[in-house]
Amino acid sequence: MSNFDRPLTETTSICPYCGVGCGLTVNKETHKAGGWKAPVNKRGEICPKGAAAFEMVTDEGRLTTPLAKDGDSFVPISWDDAFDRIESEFSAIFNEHGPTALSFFASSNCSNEENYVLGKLARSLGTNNIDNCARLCHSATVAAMRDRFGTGAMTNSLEDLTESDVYLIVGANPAVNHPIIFRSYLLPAIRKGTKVIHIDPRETDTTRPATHHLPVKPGYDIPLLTAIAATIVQEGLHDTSFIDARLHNVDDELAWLRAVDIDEHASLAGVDPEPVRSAARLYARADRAAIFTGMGMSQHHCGTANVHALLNLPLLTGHIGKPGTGINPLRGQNNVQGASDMGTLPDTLPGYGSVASEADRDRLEAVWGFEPPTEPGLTEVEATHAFGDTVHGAYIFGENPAVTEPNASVVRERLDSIDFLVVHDLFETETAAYADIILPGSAWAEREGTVTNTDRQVQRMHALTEPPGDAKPDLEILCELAERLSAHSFRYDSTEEVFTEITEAVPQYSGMSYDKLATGSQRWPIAHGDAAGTAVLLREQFQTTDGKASIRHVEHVPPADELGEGQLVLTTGRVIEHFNSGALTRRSGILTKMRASDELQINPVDAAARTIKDGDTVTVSNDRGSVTVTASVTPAIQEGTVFMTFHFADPLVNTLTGDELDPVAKIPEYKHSAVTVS
Ligand SMILES: Nc1nc2c(c(=O)[nH]1)N[C@H]1C(S)=C(S)[C@@H](COP(=O)(O)OP(=O)(O)OC[C@H]3O[C@@H](n4cnc5c(=O)[nH]c(N)nc54)[C@H](O)[C@@H]3O)O[C@H]1N2
Ligand SMILES: Nc1nc2c(c(=O)[nH]1)N[C@H]1C(S)=C(S)[C@@H](COP(=O)(O)OP(=O)(O)OC[C@H]3O[C@@H](n4cnc5c(=O)[nH]c(N)nc54)[C@H](O)[C@@H]3O)O[C@H]1N2
Ligand code: SF4
Ligand SMILES: [Mo]
Repeated sequence: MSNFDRPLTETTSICPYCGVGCGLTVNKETHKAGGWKAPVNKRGEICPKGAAAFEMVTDEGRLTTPLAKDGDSFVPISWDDAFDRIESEFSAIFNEHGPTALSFFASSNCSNEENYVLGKLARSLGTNNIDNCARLCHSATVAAMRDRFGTGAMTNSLEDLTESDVYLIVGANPAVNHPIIFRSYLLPAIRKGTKVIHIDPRETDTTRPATHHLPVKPGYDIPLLTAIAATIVQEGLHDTSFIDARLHNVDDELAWLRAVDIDEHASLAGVDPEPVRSAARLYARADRAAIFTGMGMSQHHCGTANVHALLNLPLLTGHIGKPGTGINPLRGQNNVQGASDMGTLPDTLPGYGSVASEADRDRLEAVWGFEPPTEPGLTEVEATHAFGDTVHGAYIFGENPAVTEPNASVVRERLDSIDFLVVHDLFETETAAYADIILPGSAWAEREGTVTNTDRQVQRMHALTEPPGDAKPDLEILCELAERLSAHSFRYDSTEEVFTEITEAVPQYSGMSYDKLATGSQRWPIAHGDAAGTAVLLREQFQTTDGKASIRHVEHVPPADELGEGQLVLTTGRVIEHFNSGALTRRSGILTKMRASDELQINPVDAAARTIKDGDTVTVSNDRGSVTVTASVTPAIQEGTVFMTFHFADPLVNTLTGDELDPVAKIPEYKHSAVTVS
C-alpha cells in the first residue's frame, strides 16, 4: 500500500518507458496509471508497463536527498555541498587533464530539454565526450541510413503504416517491445490482410500472425538478406523505373546479385531456401511494403553492415517514400529519438550537424554564443573502458551501465577505478553503487518538457506531482550544474525557454510551438503551413548531396566469438514485463508478479544433449563470466541458440557478452556470444 502524500493533479503526460510514446494519466484516488485519448494511443490503450508506471514514482526506495560516498556507504548531504563537491572535483580534473578527461552520459529516458542542456554543457566545457544509449541500440541503423538516405529516422508514420500490404519485420519483436504499435496499428492491418514476414532466430508473439518465419542463425542476417536481394534480381522483380530515376548506376551491384548462389547463402544463414524465395517474392511484388527493424540487426559487431544489406531491399524494389512503404527502425526508450535529435552524441551536434563541419559548428555558435569543439568524443563503451585511464570524471544521467553495457566485469572494474563519478538517477542503482556523489532526480510524472517518440512525434510531458523529499526536477539540476561549471550562461527561466532555443538549434524542430504541443503532437520535420508535420520522408528524393541513393555490395562478416566444442550461441533481448536494466520494473509489484526472474530459453534437442530438464538450474559460462539461471526448454528457440533477457542484475547476462564494437557505429555485440551451458 502506498503512503503517497504529495499533491497529485490528474493532468496528462507521456509514458516513461518505450518509444511508442503513449499518453498516461494517474487516477487521483487509486494512484493507478491509465491512458487518455492521446496522439499515439488514440483510444487510451496501454500495456502492462504503462499500467505500472506510477509505481516508480511512489516507490519507497526513491532517492530523496543527494548522497556522498563515505567509506563503503553513502551519507546524505545538502544540494550546496553536492554541487560544491562536483564543481571542485570536475574543475580539478579539467585543470589537470583538460576537458576530454570528463565524460557525460545523457539519458534517452529523459526530456529533450534536459538532453539539450547537458549536451550544451559538455560542449561549452570543450569536450564532445557525450553520448546516450542510442549507441547501444539503433546507432548502427542510424549510421547506415544516414549514409545511404541522409536520414536515420523512421521514414513513415504509424498511421500510414496501417496501409501496407506486407510487413517485413527483421530482428524486432514489436508484440513485446512496442506493444501498442503492434496491437493498435499492425494487428488491425494484419486482420484486414497485411502479410507478415518475420526474420528472427526465435518464434515470438510477433511470429504468430506471420505467413513466413525465417529463423536466421544469430549473426547471419547478411547472407539471408543477400539471398532475398538476389532472388528479387534473379527473378526480375526489381523496379527498374525507380532504380533509373532515384539510384546511382547499379550495373555492378546487379551483376553481383545475379551471381549470388541463393541456396548457399540461405543455408549459411541456417534457413531453407524455398521460404526465402517465397518471402522475397511476397515483399517485392507488394504494392506497399514496409520494413521494421530492431536490435536483432543492429546489435552486432557488424550491425552497420547488417543494416546496409537490409537497405538494399527497399532500394531494389522502390519500396520507400510512399504511405505504407518505407523503412522503420522501432526506437527504444520514450525519448531515444529526441536525445539524438538534441545531439547528445560524440560526433553529432543538435539537428545532426557534424562536429567536424565548420558550417555546422558556426550554426550552433550563432545560437549558443560559443563554438562547439571539433574533435569527436568517446562513444559510451569507449568511454567506460577509458574510465580511470584517460577519463577521470564522469556524469551519468539516467543510465545504468553496470547492468546494461557488455562485458560487465570489465565495466565494473572501470567504474571502480574512475577518480570521480556522479550518478544522477531516481534510485540507488547498480551503477550508483560506484558513485562518489548521487543526485536525486525527478521521475516522469514530476517533470515538464518534451519527448520525441519513434515516429518523430514531439509531445509534452506535464508534472502531475512534485519530486519526493529534496529531490529536484532533472532540468533544474542540470541547469544549476551548468551554471556552476560553465563560463557561458545557462540561465533559463522555464522549460519552454529551453524548448524555444531548441527550435532555433535543431532545424527539424523549427516551426514547432510549445503551446500547440499542450496535449497534441507535432511530427518533425514541420513543413511551412503544415503544423502536424511530415508523415512520409524521402518521397521525391533522398537527403543525400545529389538526392540519389546506391545499392551496396555487402559481404558476410563472421561473428566476433568463435564457437568452441559443444558451445551454443547466446542471444539476448527483452520480455514485455521488464524494461532494460530493470532498475524501474524490478521494483514494480504489478510487473514482478507477472515475471519475477530470468530464465534461459533452450531448444529441447540441446537440453536433452546436456540432460537438462525444464525448470533445472543451469550454469551459462564463457571466458568472460558465468551466471546461474533456470532453464526453460522450448522449441520456440532454434537448435544451437539460447536466449536470456538483460533485465536482471542477478543473473547478470552482460558478464557473458563481448565488447567488440562495430567499426562504424561502435555498437557492441549483444546478440551473439559463445557460451557453455551445463
Ligand atoms: N518490454 C520492453 N519493451 C522495450 C524495452 C524493454 O526492455 N522491455 N526496451 C526498449 C528499447 S531500449 C529498445 S532498443 C527496444 C528494442 O526492441 P527490439 O528491437 O524488438 O529488441 P530485442 O528484444 O532486443 O530484439 C529483437 C529480436 O531480435 C532477435 N534476434 C536476436 N539475434 C538476432 C539476429 O542475429 N538476427 C535477427 N534477425 N534477429 C535476432 C531476438 O530473438 C529478438 O526477438 O525495445 C524497447 N521496448
Ligand atoms: N545483453 C543486452 N544488453 C543490452 C541490450 C540488449 O538487447 N542485450 N540492449 C541495450 C539497449 S538497446 C539499451 S537502450 C541499453 C539501456 O541501457 P540503460 O539506459 O543503462 O538502461 P535503463 O534501465 O533504461 O537505465 C535507465 C536509468 O535511468 C534511470 N531513470 C529513469 N527515468 C529517469 C528520470 O526521469 N530521471 C533520472 N534522473 N533517471 C531516470 C533509471 O532508474 C535507470 O537507472 O541497454 C543495452 N544493453
Ligand atoms: S507501449 Fe510503450 S509507451 Fe505504450 S504504455 Fe506500453 S511501455 Fe508505455
Ligand atoms: Mo534501446
